[in-house]
Amino acid sequence: MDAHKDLADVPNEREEYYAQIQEHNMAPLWENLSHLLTPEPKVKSVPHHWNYEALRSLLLDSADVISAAEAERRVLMLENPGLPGNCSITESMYGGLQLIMPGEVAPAHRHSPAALRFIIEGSGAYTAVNGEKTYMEPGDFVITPSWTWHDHGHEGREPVVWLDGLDIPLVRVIGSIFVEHYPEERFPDGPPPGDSLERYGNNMRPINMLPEDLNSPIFSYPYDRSRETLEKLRNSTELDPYHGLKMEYIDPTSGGPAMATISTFLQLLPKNFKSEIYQSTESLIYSPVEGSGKVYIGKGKETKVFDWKERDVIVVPCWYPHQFETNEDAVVFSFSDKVVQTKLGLWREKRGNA
Ligand code: GTQ
Repeated sequence: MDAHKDLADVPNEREEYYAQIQEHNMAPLWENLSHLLTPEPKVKSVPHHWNYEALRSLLLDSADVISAAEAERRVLMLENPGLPGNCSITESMYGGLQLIMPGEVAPAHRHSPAALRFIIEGSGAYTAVNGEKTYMEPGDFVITPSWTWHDHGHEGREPVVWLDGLDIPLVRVIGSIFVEHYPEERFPDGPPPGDSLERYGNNMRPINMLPEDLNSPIFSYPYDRSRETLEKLRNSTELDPYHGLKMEYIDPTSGGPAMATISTFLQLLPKNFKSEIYQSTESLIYSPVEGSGKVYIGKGKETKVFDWKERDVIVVPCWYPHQFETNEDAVVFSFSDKVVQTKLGLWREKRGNA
């Protein structure tokens, strides 16, 4: 040992050592530990707001750029500014706005990631899941479970737009991505339109049905029904100071979430409501259906404030404190990875500033 060795030399020696171990695909944990394990979650995605009115005409222009058939799915992805090029709206979720024009068909395929549609505007379009058509109206929440055949079509007269939510980033991390294209444009017609809702949507199930599927057998949760529930409950239920009147869409055969990997919600925030500061580990994507207001996301000087109204999309990343404020009665749809986190024992929330 050299007794005169300057301490400042040590890092150099370490660098040499690091270079040596790197050749063997090894790395020193001690250089990474503090950003690997943080006292609180630190994600790359950032709070963001898409103003639908401002981007609508650009979205409609996509119909002149490519047909739904050529595109397979004509979607403008909503990419989180903190995750450029990642096809992700949050760490775990994908979001996009899909446009279909009268007469178009988006051909049948199936994939392992699950999809939800939340209808933004227009009517006359349908999604067919395993051959069962579901006609979509604004505010409807429609499910395409993992590995079910689905095609979209449009029998109406005006552009139809919906918000796509898929668990692609989550499934991509695990690696289990599969897609298959159906040899024909459309999957053959199956049960009549609305069959799944009639069969399972009234708190009954066939006596021989084993609730073994992780997804709801209902493909469509129509807005008028969900809205009616919120309206009926508003007078008889005390508002939650953090969530207003927030309900979760469920699989009626199991009582669990409607989808295996995506939690979905609809909430009523009455006029002049201001929610208390709330944060949770789920990354949330909000899409207001009615009303307008402000949302505050983040802490102190970093807080972002967005003015929102119906049809916009708002992202609240993992562990960001946020508060909603309304100018009028508002109804807001949202989805998140809560169901996955809960199943894995990872979900946490924090109410208030404490
Ligand atoms: O409609 O099947 O936004 O497969 C992305 C991938 C929609 C769909 C998306 C898809 C779809």
